[in-house]
Amino acid sequence: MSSKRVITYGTWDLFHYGHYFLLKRAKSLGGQLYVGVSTDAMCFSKGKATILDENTRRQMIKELRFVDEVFFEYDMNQKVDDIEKYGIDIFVLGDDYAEKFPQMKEYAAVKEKCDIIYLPRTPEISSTDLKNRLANQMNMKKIL
Ligand code: C2G
Repeated sequence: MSSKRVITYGTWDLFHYGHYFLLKRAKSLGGQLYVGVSTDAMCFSKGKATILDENTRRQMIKELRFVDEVFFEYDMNQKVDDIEKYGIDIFVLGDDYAEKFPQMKEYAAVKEKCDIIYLPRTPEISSTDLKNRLANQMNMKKIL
């Protein structure tokens, strides 16, 4: 098994197979997988409302057999500290970040410390879509 350490981040709200495949592929890039879970406060500051609270979201990630370490992401700017703390070799994000991340202020510092890999998102599934689908079904039930 590769001794490389891989890190990735997310909100992981209403955990679904898109999240699962992202984490599985991230794990296959190295030997140890470290996963950040955005806190409720961080989501709130980004204008993102979650259905599941931070402890539930963290617990679900922690239970996954192929995840080695889980920690909270309190702030978008903690990435370099995390990379140093855990001795990370590969930094992974979904390819929705491929254009966004290079614009973000921590990008240069992360790039200096480790490889950055963007993995293709799994199509046709997202937490937002699940919330919308549920809301639509609830509305239809009310009408029936
Ligand atoms: N993802 C995916 N396929 C999907 C949905 C999500 O591959 N169909 C990936 C995203 O690209 C991301 C990860 O799963 O890499 C987690 O997704 P979110 O929970 O939506 O993460 P986000 O809220 O964007 O938080 O500092 C970075 C942030 O913490 C990322």
